[in-house]
Amino acid sequence: MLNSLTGLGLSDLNPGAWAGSALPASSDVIDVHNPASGALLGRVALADVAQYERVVAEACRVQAEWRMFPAPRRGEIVRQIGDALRAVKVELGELVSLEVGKIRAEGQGEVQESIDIADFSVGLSRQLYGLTMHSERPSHRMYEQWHPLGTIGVITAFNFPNAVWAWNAMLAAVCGDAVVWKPSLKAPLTAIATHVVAEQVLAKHGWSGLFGLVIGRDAGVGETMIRDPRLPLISATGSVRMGRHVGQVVAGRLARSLLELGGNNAIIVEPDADLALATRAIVFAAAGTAGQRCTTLRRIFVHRSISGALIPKLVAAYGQIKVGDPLAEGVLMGPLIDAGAVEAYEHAITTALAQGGELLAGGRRLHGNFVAPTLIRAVRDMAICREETFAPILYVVEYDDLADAIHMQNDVPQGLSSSIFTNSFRSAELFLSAKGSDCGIANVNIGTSGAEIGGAFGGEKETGGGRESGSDSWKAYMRRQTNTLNYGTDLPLAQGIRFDVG
Ligand code: UN1
Repeated sequence: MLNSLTGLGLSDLNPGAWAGSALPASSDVIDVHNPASGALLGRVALADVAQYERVVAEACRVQAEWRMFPAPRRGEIVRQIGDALRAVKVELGELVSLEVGKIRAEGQGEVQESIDIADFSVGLSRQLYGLTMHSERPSHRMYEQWHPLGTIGVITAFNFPNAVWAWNAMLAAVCGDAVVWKPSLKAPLTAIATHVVAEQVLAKHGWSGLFGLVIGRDAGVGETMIRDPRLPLISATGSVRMGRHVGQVVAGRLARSLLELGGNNAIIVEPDADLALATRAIVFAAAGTAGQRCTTLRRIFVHRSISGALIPKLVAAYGQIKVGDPLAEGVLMGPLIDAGAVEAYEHAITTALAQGGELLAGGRRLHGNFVAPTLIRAVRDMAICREETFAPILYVVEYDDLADAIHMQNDVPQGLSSSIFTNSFRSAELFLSAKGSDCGIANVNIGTSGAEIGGAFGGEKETGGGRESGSDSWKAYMRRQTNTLNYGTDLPLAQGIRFDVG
């Protein structure tokens, strides 16, 4: 860890509240442990509400200037933040691995995702397009323009401690917004490093404080943040329980929330699927990141005619997943984040077996926070299959009819990601049609996880409905203004109304 931090120029670990430079620490301190080794990585002093206040006030002050700085020039600064992330990709990726247990390739991949969204945002800074409309009135012109929204509150989860901030912050910055970030208390070191990398670029250009970081507890800082009338948008990633609360509080003050919550992602494997392709996709989607992505594959629906061929392939592949030190060569799966996650894993397996499931692979804790990737043959409508357990547990269900498989796939509270494996045009198009997958993401012949940043990312139902990252997600970070201009000498009213005086 120390190597990573030194490489990042961060030898001096710091208090939890940052607005450009460090603020005085409070006495509320948390220990941060490496989930793989249990080693103490660092201690972080948490911010209290008074420190939160200072960070938000500073962000709002800077945003008042930033909103008038031309968008392409905002993009130029985001470009430099992307370059600064490129320069520390290896170190920052290692820090992600050390702090949350991702394997090396996935830690690096996460930072790459941040670099990609920075690049995307640079281009976007010249493309914040509004429409023009033809007015029904003579000598009138109508158009819409997009203005910065203000200062955005961003709440992130432990599992993407760098990239989810970037999805929000890079877009928000080119849109003319400031960002105040409350990261997970399970991944504060990555947040500090990420914040400092961006802040150094901002400071060089006189924009220090545009991005604020507040590492604090939900009960104090979190509650204050979601109730804060200075924050017109709260973008939150995490559990459905958290998102329901955030959504209700933010709606109560008639502000906007952008929620990216749990998934219960599924793959349907049709009889004509390429099984070698499907096997590889299933294993990465289910066991990658130790099952701790919101896009992790949790259920597969396998056509009965091919389950005898596919299941042994999966069991064999599961046997080859090397679990261990996430930074060691050849390891494909690191640890779960903490003991609570291991408990949830064990509880889900016990429940699944009690509900009629049959263990096909894995099924037990190995040591420490390490668990075996687990495959369970489920019976139809098993209650546990409706829940998201943030662990590498995959339920396998057989089906006879594609429409029924789609029905089962959709018949859960969540709606994030989904895929079908087929070589049939008809099956693929049915899956993608209005009576197909009800998820925000629906793929053909690739897995459920590992989405590219260019698409809008998010899902329906209890997943929260928000869209982050690519496509036109930027619109959530701006306010739309419709403008009607009269360049004539009359005052015709719309809808043909006459209202003449005298
Ligand atoms: C998350 O788990 O919260 O599609 C985000 C993926 C990644 C993002 C996951 N690009 O798996």
